[in-house]
Amino acid sequence: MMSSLLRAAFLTLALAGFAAPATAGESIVVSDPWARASVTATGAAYLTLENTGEADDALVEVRSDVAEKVEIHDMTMDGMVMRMRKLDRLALPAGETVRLAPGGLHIMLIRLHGPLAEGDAVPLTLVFERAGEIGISATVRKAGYGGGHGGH
Ligand SMILES: [Cu+2]
Repeated sequence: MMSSLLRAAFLTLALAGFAAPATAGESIVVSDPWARASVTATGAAYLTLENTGEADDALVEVRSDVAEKVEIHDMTMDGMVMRMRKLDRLALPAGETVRLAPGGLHIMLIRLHGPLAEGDAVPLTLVFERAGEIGISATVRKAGYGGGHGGH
């Protein structure tokens, strides 16, 4: 009697543990996605990523139909010169929030197929190492919102 109860409990735990990676897609919370209005060939998108899961994850790719190429960039000041660096992987440690915002991390939209006007929706597919693909839509806001962004 007792042993079968223990066995059931053990099985439940084992199954719960086994199922965890399969639900990893729900452990990334994407909030406040927006893109900068742009009349040039280059655009930028920003958002906040929260890893609510137990395991570390990483953003490894971003895709979008609005531009020829999409890259994950970081921006740093090298003396008085603003430098952008392409990241192959943006680490999202378990339990942490990573914010992409003007002046720092951003999603670079290279060779836009057309201008991004205020109010437009920019579809983005975020690809995570563990959580897989998450499709979102970034709303275009006026250029100048939240500070400047150096061009390429
Ligand atoms: Cu950039």
